[in-house]
Amino acid sequence: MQVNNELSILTQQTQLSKNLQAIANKVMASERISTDDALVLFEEGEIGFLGMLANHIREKKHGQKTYFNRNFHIEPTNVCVFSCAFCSYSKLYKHREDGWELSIDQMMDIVKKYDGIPVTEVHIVGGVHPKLDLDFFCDLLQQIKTHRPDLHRKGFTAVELDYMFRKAKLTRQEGLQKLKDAGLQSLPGGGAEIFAPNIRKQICDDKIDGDGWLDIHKTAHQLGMHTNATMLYGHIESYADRVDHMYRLRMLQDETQGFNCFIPLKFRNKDNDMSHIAESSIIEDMKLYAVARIFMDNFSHLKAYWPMLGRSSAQLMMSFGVDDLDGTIDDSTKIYSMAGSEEQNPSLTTEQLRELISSVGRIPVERDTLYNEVEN
Ligand code: V47
Ligand code: SF4
Repeated sequence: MQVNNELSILTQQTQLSKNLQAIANKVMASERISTDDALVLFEEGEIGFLGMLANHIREKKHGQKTYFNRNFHIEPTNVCVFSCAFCSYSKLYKHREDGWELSIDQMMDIVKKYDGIPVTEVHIVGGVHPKLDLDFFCDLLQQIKTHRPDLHRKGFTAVELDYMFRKAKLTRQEGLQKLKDAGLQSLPGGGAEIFAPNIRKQICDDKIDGDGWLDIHKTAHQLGMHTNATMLYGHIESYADRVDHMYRLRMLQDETQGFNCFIPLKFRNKDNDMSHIAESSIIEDMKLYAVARIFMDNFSHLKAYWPMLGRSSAQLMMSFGVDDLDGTIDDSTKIYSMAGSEEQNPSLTTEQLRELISSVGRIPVERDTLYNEVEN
């Protein structure tokens, strides 16, 4: 096998430590690596070595395929009762006149804009507005389902859901069942940030904790819904915090198999209360994606969310474990452009996205939310 040859050449050239050699052997034998191994990879792994292992796994799982989907976002509001230090997007409820708040009719107008256009998914996510409650969102979901039944409805982070359910005095199971009955089909991965309590306390103290986030996703999985998982990296967290976060996700995935994909989200530092923290380098980004691909063996897909990472970094990450670039999103996605992503107008046509993928030697494949291939 070519990668074995490459590995032995690399081993001779770089004199891998005993630890790194042992990890490489595990990966080549398709064995799971431990949390200690993941830490060693972060601390000692050269970028070429990490890339080769991650790419080996990625090609074993997906060959040259890189997935994308056709979706659009609805952001019902940027008014939020919480005050995450990294957030450049929300307007606190007391300054709500500076924010936006869409009515159901306005959101249905967005849905109708895509009539006749072959999108497969609507992604609904926003701030936590105290007046937009569970019944409001059930009404929205029902209207979307009635108008366009085939459009997959993915929506609401665990943070939004936790607030909605507590206000409605429902358990997580009851609340999720109600949304499911109204038409919700899967959950996005936002709100996970970093699970470690000491970091969470410093960056998003007032919202749902890590255990709560995991419990909402577990409950959704038990109700037959798929969900995504994220990790906000590159701020004040340590390598050990990253490994702890990924380990907790890997354990839940062992239990439920309910996660579709893992999406690392690179911290952006414009116009927020953490602007004094430098953004991670591209080398650190490559390392993070590669270690995630190597460690999270029970996640089928690793997604680089290109509006956040930028187009050329997303292309690079396809050699560091990534097999999915998310979608052709229109300019309604504001969370990253407001936080300083180089993608100030995050919109690509399907042809441009295909070209982005094929120009680095991969095969673009359109998927739906559940990774079924879409026939064109
Ligand atoms: O939870 C907020 C992140 C997330 C910043 O599931 C920031 O398909 C970087 O989760 N720098 C929400 N990140 C978005 C999200 C998402 C995005 C795309 C696809 C999916 C999916 C989910 O955005 C938040 C937070 O982690 N975020 N501010 C920032 N300054
Ligand atoms: Fe609100 Fe989400 Fe921003 Fe936190 S990240 S302040 S929960 S919109």
